[in-house]
Amino acid sequence: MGCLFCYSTTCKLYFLLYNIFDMENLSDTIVAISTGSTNGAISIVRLSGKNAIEIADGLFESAKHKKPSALPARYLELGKVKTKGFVEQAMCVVFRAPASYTGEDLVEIQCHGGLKIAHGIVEECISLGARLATNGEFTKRAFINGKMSLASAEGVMDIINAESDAQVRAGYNLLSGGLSKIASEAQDELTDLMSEIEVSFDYPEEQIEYITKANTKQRLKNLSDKLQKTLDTAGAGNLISNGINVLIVGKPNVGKSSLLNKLLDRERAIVTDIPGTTRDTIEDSFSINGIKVKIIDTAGIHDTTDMVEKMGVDKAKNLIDAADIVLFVTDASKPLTDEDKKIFDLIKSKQHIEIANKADISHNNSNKKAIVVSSLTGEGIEELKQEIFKRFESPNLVEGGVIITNERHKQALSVALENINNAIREIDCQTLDLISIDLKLAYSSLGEITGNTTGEDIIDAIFSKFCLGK
Ligand SMILES: Nc1nc2c(ncn2[C@@H]2O[C@H](COP(=O)(O)OP(=O)(O)OP(=O)(O)O)[C@@H](O)[C@H]2O)c(=O)[nH]1
Ligand SMILES: [Mg+2]
Repeated sequence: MGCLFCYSTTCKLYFLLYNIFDMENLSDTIVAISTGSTNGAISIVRLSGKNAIEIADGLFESAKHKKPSALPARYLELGKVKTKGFVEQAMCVVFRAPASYTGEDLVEIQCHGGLKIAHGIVEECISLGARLATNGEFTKRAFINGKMSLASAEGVMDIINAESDAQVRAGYNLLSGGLSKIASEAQDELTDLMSEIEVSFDYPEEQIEYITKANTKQRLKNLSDKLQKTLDTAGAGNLISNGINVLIVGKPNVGKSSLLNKLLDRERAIVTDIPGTTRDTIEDSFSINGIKVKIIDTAGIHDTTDMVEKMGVDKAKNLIDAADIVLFVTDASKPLTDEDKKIFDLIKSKQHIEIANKADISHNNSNKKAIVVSSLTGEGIEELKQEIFKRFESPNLVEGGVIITNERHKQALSVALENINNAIREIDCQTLDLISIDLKLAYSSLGEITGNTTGEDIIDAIFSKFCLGK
């Protein structure tokens, strides 16, 4: 019975075991440069661990001759940092455990942004007893010390690696605990249900009315609906993480590369009036309403005997399958030809937008369904961008809130949901003890998001993807 009742404590126990397992590493004081790896205006060296303040005492002194151990927490102090090689003006801020990013004593030294200076400070800290942090070790400690859930830690990484506004927004939501809250509330509800089932086993003779199958079923249905709603955001999340893959195709000289340049708002591709100018694919990205768009310009598709050009044309044809949407470009100033029609046949089964370019010359011949643009004047380009966005727009993209952007979270939610749905299906014909096995599995799967049931190898793999100093 204990194991069914102790879920909230299992979580704490897990942390305890994890701490014991990792005790040696956790007792180290770690140091790393937390800013970028090039020269800049300032660099920040971060120290965390039980000796962080003592080590900082060995190299920093404030303008009023105070060592970090005598400084108030969370105040930035101007002073000097002294290493074996140099003395430098620097700022220092002390965070005392547990009120720090890692939950440990933590010191940040802000120095001038030369890498030589920052490396010198790190080396000095190491000579005073610190060890160089591994990738993501500060955030890993924050997780182990209960400062954030695993999903929140992954949010930190998503924000750092974000390439679009939408990725920053989704990462911030993850960091702020939006998804962890849903997962841990679901775990709490499962814990309650399992506990009640357990009570009904232990005291059947008292006919405790704690639980009825109908009541359990309804509560599981509510839980299932909530998790399903969250899982449904994964489509929008995939778009945020991976962006929209757009492919530009058309016959030679219709203005594909000019369109690419206009969409990117810079001269990325060579444009000439010679058909066959683009021979290989050209890839770049831009964003529409904060969503990343990966775009590929291709060689004009036509029958050619030129070996190099033919390879480009074949490559263009192969890329059609992988695209989320194809921009089929024609020349609005000229009648459509058989070549245009043949290319259209290649892409018509894909999601596509027909574009009549060179509208500044004339567009009397253009297809009525096409969006009329001029890559020369910019006419119709904004309309085209919004049309691309519209094809992928979903309420989740617009409303914000919790969005599943991470495949691991999607998997964990799907498995939890599957087990809950199994329980709902089986509840009328199975005994409640069997149902609680499904609930236990669902609980465990949700723990992959909060981190309270995640295996050490997975945790290591997640944090190894972080950068040094984070
Ligand atoms: N007037 C006008 N000219 C355009 C427009 N778009 C492209 N052109 C011209 O058309 C010619 C061909 O443009 P590109 O962008 O190189 O055409 P492309 O489809 O990439 O051609 P290939 O790479 O050979 O397949 C160039 O002379 C461009 O300046 C447009 O909107 N209006
Ligand atoms: Mg081109």
